[in-house]
Amino acid sequence: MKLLHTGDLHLGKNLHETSLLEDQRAMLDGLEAELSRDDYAALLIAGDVYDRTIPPAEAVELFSGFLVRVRKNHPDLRIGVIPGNHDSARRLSYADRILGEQGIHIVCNPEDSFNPIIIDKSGERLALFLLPFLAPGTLAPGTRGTAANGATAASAPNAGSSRAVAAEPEFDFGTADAAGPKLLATQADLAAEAARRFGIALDRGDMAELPAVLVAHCLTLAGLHSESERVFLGTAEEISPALFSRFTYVALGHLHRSQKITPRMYYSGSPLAYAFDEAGTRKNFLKVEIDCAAQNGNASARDFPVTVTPIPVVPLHPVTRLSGSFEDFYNGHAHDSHAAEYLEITLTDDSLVANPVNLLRPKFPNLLSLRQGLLADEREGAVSASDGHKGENGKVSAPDAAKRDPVADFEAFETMLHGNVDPARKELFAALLAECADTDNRADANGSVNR
Ligand SMILES: [Mn+2]
Repeated sequence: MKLLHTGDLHLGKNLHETSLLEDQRAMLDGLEAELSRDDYAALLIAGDVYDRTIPPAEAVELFSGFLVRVRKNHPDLRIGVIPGNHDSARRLSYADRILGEQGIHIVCNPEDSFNPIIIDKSGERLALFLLPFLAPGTLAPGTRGTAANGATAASAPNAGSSRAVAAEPEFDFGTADAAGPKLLATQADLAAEAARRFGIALDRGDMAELPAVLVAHCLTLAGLHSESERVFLGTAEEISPALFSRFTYVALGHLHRSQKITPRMYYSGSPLAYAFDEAGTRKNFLKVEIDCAAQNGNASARDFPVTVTPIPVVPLHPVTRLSGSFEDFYNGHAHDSHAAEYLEITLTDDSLVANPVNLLRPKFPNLLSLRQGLLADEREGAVSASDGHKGENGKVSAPDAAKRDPVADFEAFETMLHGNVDPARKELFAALLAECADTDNRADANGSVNR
């Protein structure tokens, strides 16, 4: 059975204040073209459909039009969608029951994740589990009522419909009894509880021989980051891939670089580059082929053969970083082939150039970010192209953020608010700041995290 895996569409996203809507429209056209190219049983979208919880109307129109077109042109294709951390789960779940009847499965409440969708195509069967981004409090701790439901599900194969139990997703943070267990808040705790409940579902008698696929939006240990993700602090937000090792394949979203975590667990990555640090990286959808008929001797391990093939996405405008002297760009022709691309240019001149953005824009209309060589080594040296013309004689001064003391800023802020500084709050702030710095250092040591 063939599945097409994508995620992190971030519809409605801007890159340096430039709308990417036309790029996203072209990307979705490419996605539909790929669906026509092969005999796919399902399209899996692993979260971050939209870039914001309240997406621009044009982005909603774009996704709605895409679903309608795919439904019309591929009537048998199943579509599985989950919300990511950028989506509003409740808004994304609009009309989900009716869409579900149309084979468009949008699961927005994690409590509904443990009753799989069975996909049946050309005599092959597969169980599809959709796990939304686990926001704090969206999954009840196992010792409460839900565990009893889970136990029932384990002993009576067809009784475990969590959809029936959680009739209305409320996402209520305040439902725990005062005496009851604490709400699950960290990704590690939430994922462990999800894994426990998946275990119960997979042990059901009717699931024994079926390949099982999970779609999830989370951060796994050992994944590589990029600038356009929303960054979590601390390791409590990372989960172990081993938690989901019972699945035949896990289609992940959240990290924007396409990557393999285990032979059965991949991030498709975002289909377009959404930050300049993704310039030049390969963007793709993933074609996942599962040989559902193969018997590998141990059916309960669900180790049906899986083949994952990247399907390259051809962007409308590639995202490109270039560097050279101002003269190279202004009068030279070496970079002319990049004229239509989304560009971040670093000028390597020894002196600052006045108004470089205004001068280069006629030739490079999609110049979105410009760094001046003298400043380029500092993080603050990057200026948005739209701000690049500010400053006297085009001189762009780097903000002195690096020299500032955040604790002093905090004190000033507290004084402004309350007239004095609570020593306990100041101490807590300093401790949290130190923790952030540790995370930064750890990330820099890995050489993999950029903010
Ligand atoms: Mn994302």
